[in-house]
Amino acid sequence: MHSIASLQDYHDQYKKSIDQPEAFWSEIANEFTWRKKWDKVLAWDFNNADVKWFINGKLNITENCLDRHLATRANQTAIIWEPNNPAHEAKHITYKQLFEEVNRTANMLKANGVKKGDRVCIYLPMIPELAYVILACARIGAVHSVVFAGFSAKSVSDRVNDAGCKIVITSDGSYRGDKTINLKGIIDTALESCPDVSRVIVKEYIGKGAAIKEGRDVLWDDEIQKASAQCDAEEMDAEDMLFILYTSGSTGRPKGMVHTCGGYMVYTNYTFRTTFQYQEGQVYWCTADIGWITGHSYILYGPLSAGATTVMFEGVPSWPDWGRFWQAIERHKVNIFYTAPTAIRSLQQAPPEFVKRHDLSSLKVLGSVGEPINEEAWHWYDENIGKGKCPIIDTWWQTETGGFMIAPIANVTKLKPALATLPLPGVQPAVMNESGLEIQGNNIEGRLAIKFPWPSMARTIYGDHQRFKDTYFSTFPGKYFTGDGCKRDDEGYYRITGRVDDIIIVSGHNLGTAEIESAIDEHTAVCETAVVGFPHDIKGQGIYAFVICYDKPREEEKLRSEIKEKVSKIIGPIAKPDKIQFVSGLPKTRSGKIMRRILRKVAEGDTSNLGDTTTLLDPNVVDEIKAGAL
Ligand code: 6R9
Repeated sequence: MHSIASLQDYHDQYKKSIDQPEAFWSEIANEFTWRKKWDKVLAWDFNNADVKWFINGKLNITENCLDRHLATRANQTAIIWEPNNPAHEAKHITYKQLFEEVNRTANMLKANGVKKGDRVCIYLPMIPELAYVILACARIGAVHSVVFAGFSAKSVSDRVNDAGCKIVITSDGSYRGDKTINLKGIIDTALESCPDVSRVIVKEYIGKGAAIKEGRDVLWDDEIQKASAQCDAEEMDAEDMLFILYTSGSTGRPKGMVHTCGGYMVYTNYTFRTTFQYQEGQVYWCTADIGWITGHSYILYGPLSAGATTVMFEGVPSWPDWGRFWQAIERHKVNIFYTAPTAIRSLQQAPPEFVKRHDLSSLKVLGSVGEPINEEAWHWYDENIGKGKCPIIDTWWQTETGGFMIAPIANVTKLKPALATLPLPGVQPAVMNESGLEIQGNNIEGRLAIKFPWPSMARTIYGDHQRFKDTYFSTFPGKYFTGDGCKRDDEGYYRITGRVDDIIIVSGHNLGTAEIESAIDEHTAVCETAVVGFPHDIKGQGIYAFVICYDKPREEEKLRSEIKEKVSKIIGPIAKPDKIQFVSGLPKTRSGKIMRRILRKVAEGDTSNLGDTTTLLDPNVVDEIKAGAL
């Protein structure tokens, strides 16, 4: 098996991946089960945003995640499911059991009319059925489109319609700490605007007696009983769609990123094994929700294709108390723990006893993802959780990249606090200046682009290749533009500095400012809105909204809570603004563009130097905004 054991190995393999990319990736791809090998490794044209890997290769990713492990690890635990309530028992699902459950679920989908190529919307909490149905889709060649179960009805219906889903898989509800959430109610509302959905499969999870719409809804527990535990895997082309996953865009509409079977499998497996240096028998826990790319790639596909034991956690870090993560690490003797800076920062604020009362000695490797990790959080994580002996693997990547791009390799790469360090083999970063030229050398800062394809990159935006091209391949022609800024230090190490576009990252979740603005504008009192991010101690970034109302609001607090409620309904609770400032005008240029630079400064509380405001249509609004800053 391809591995990297030393810094020299890393440099050798990195060099090979650049000099002979096709040879490099075909050696790794050869380690998998293919029905038929590829004719050609790679064809690409970044000017047209066209990329294909392992051309004419045939496979099924579930044969690689399940079938091929049965001979050697049938009775090994594939998934440890840790429930929301720690008083309840965890579930250990072996590879054989997972194989059978996935087969059965696949047959259930078929019996409900799902065919190869159909898009299936999945709106489920972090319960084992979520893993079963994702893999079941992959087994029969259906395209899963998982929608994070914290999204609102409106977000669900937009995504269902955009992907043309005819079937939705959901549950009656979910637990979140001491709360329950009525997921089926959200689906019922969502589907009022989805005329093409003709079937809903409902897992009764929190109780019995979910509201059932005759003719459309069926119960998972009834359907699964009719299904056999043997379902042949569909033969898929390497470039067939595996899934769609939505991510926020700079305009209001979310983008359905399309990932394909072959390259995604090879890359998520390789990066999982290499970066964390996963060893046979280790227990690995990624705390993300499977509704995000991190869960897709690094709870399910990467670890399962590698034959790992992966933890799936239903709960939240703060309930029943702030020791919840540490308790679960102790309970399952977790060796590799992968979480987000926002979680680390909130755990850091809890009394130290919550950490101290648990035995964390099983930990060998820590990981971080979702946003830049600040140095203070990095050190706290290192000292208190890793006890100074676990490397922190800060993984920079995106929904669009499918897998890790810039990250240290555990116990191989020298670490620097808060730096994502070096590109993984196959990844060719370029730092660009504002005039679109690549900046050479070290000790530089600019915008991060990638100049060569890697196997797990998204192939398109579902139904809108032009938007894919415009968003990612037009800023720097011939290169993939990430939307992030970065610095490259004197040793060639990368520090990601954050988004340079209109995306803000709140507790690790990407949100488009345009999306939040249009949600706020839905309130009948609101005339116009501008939203920017501001530094937030726990969430990384908070949401600051500047709102113009038709009439000067009489009860500001009441209106604020109505606006928050509106956003929560339209997008989801994660998008609620932290601060809402009512203003009479916005700083606009003569061409009508809002100068967000100024609003960002105000939101950051730094109004000493607002830069050039002479191009503004009405410079006076700036004084009013400054005076009313929250
Ligand atoms: C995997 C994931 C992607 C954006 C990305 C960047 C930010 C993610 C990061 C990081 C600095 C890291 N980001 N990981 N920034 N250091 N280790 O989070 O995907 O939800 O699509 O977000 O998140 O800004 O462009 P996604």
